[in-house]
Amino acid sequence: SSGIPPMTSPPTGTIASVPRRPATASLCSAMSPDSPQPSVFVAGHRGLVGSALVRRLEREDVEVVTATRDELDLRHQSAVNDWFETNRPDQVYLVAGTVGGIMANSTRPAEFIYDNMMIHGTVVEAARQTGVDKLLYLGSSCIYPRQATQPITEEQLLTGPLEPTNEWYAMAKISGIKLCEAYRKQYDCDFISAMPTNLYGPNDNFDLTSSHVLPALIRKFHEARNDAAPTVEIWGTGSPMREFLHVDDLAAACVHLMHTYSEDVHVNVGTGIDLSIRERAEKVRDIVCPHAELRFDTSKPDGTPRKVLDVTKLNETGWRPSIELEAGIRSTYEWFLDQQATDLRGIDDAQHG
Ligand code: GFB
Repeated sequence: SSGIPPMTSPPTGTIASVPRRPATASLCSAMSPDSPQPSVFVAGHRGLVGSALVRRLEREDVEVVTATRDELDLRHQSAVNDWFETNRPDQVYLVAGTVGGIMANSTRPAEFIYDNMMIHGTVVEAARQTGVDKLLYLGSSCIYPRQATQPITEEQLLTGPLEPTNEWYAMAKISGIKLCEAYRKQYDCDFISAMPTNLYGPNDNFDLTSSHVLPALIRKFHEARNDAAPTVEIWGTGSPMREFLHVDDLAAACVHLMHTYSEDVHVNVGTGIDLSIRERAEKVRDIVCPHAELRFDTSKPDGTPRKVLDVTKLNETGWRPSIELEAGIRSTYEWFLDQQATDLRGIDDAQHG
């Protein structure tokens, strides 16, 4: 793609980390006088998923409302109740949470279980109290048993032990699904849940200690390209199988489910196609730094051997993903390069200003 500079003129400088950019919440202009726009709260709008949802909702006839972490700590029930009383959203996309890759999940189990349980507890309860019309809760494919039959159907939830590297996060996410189900049963709330596979795209976390594998690979190969390094280190054996979905596809699926789905059972969101981490690393290598060799660090964990989702239920609702993996990796790398250029310009401006 034209956005990626050739190897002969690599961008100069490296970055310590790529900060997340706040997504700008916008008010859609095409308001009909007869039907006021629904107000839609995207909880977690600065993250990978929330920022993609805000971009996607700009195309809908809705008013998007957001709150930064400084404005509203979603772990505190009374603050969340006050915010809902004041803002009265009609719909909620509950995509906020403490998230991270295999290492962050293993080393910060308390944060992963506490933050996520509190966030969904407060938001779901405030949504009930203020009569929210519809809420979509976002889980994760790690909710399923480590030894689940592949591809994984929704019915396999709670049929076996979890993968130890992310059981704390998985427990929180399972309780979130059950929370929505319970509110549907007891209070007749129209709260639904979607379970995405591994995600990637713009506004991801590229910090090597806490990120997921895809942004880590983009950054590692980019740095190898800048430094003309012959090898890139890949964690684990390279044999685990993973399925990846571009976050813009996930955002489109969430909006689709918000409009079309109203049942107890959560819905898997993915492509139904997986590749090994080795194959994935080779794809990123071919795009970013074709001459680098892969070196596997088997002292690092592999995590679950395979977790490809059965997406029959989603397909039956009439939705399919449209972003092909190679194009998605390319555009995410272009975003990463733009981000880096912006950061470098920011440093120059500060130095010369
Ligand atoms: O994306 P990831 O961190 O999480 O790792 P999970 C996926 C696979 O990529 C593992 C390997 O086998 C890693 O060992 N890998 C190779 C790397 N190189 C790297 C690297 O540089 N960084 C990272 N991070 N991995 C997560 C869960 O599991 O999946 C979350 O921990 C969430 O809770 C998410 O559910 C969807 O796919 O193993």
